[in-house]
Amino acid sequence: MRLSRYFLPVLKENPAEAQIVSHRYMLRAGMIKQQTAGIYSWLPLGLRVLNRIQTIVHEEQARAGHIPLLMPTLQPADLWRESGRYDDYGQEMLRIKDRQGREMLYGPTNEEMVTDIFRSHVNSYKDLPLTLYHIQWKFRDEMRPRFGVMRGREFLMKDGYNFDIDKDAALHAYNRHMVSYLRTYERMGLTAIPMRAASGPIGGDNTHEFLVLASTGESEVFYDAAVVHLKLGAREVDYDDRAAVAEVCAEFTTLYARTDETHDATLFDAIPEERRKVGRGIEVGQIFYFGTKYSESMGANVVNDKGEKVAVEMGSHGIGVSRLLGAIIEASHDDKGIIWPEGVTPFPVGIVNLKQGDAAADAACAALEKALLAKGLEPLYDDRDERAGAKFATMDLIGLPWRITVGPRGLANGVVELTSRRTGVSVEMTPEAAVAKVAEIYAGI
Ligand code: 5CA
Repeated sequence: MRLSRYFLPVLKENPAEAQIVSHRYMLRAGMIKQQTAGIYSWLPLGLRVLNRIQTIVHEEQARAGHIPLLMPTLQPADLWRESGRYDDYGQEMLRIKDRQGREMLYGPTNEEMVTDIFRSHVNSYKDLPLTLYHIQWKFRDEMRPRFGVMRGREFLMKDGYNFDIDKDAALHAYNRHMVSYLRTYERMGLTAIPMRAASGPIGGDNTHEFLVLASTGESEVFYDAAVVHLKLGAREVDYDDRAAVAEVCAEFTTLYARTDETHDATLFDAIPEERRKVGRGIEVGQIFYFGTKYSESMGANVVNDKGEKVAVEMGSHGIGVSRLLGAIIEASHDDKGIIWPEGVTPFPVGIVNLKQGDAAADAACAALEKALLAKGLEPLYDDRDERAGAKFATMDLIGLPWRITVGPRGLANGVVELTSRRTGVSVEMTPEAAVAKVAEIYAGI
């Protein structure tokens, strides 16, 4: 992509309405535009990151054996009357009437609708286990939408729903989600700690939230400092192996880590004092096991292997897809701008032409662009007729992890410069070596 032809409306000034760094940088980098309280347009650069995040979510859900579908944003009120949540959900639910006067709502979550799909098509244990999920826009009329995409009213969520024959199988689905989420967040360059939490309007008594530690987080958290160092890494987990999956979950949930809603001062005080930490966190996901709460009220039954009709066991599992952009920026930035982890960056690499119009520099940039594209790496090439300083400032703000700088002086010696956004370290090398290096960096991503 050539910057001269792109749509990247960067702002020079700090927007007054933005109180936290991620919101500030998302506005300044031309990623989002607020349309009204808690509702945003996703501008091209923001959309690229949103799409990257969705791709990672889909890939990890596929690995865990979960099946994508797509349910609508608008739902009929009657489904929610069956579960009893139409009245319970309160003012957070956006209620709408169509021209026939039928009551509708903009879905804040999809337990009822997916249960309706399930009961229409599945009635035997032979079709289980089944986990269906989608990535779809949600609406919650939050009392205080704030911090940009962090607490929106319209926001993008991955929500998945497991259907199992008994409690053991449903708890395995819960564990499978936990492990797949750990992988998902790690691929985005995040450490998200599963913490015992409260279930709120979704229900059930077994739930964990995934929190990214950040001083700007909305949740107060209490944890054992050792929990921060746990990593899933490259290990392969067989998602069908209940014991192996449970073992990983035990590893990540044994150390004390709780939100203020479930905090237990006695247990916390039992941790050695130097490891006792109180902080703040951004909730980027939550998993729930709630058994037959929806299947009983909505008549979602299956016949088990003894020929008996039983209510299907369920749980639901959410990732805050749009919130993740804010969380990643909170966790990865400096005073010049965003520093995208390679896994989610909008472009893998930027090309800065120090002397647009210089025949050698222009040709070298075009050749770099072509060579990178041939490796499946689409660069953002700053081909504008701008000062070098302005080009660097834009690249730093939008946070591409790697930059190739091309100028007549270097080219005279046959070299360009490859710079890491994170460390600021620049290395001179031939254009071919720069392409090879960038390709090598992204090979494992
Ligand atoms: N049905 C369940 C799981 S699928 C559910 O709705 N869970 S939730 O309420 O915990 O939401 C899932 C995730 O969506 C949260 O962990 C959070 O990361 C994100 N989320 C919730 N509310 C908002 C909001 N107002 N703005 C942005 N993201 C949000």
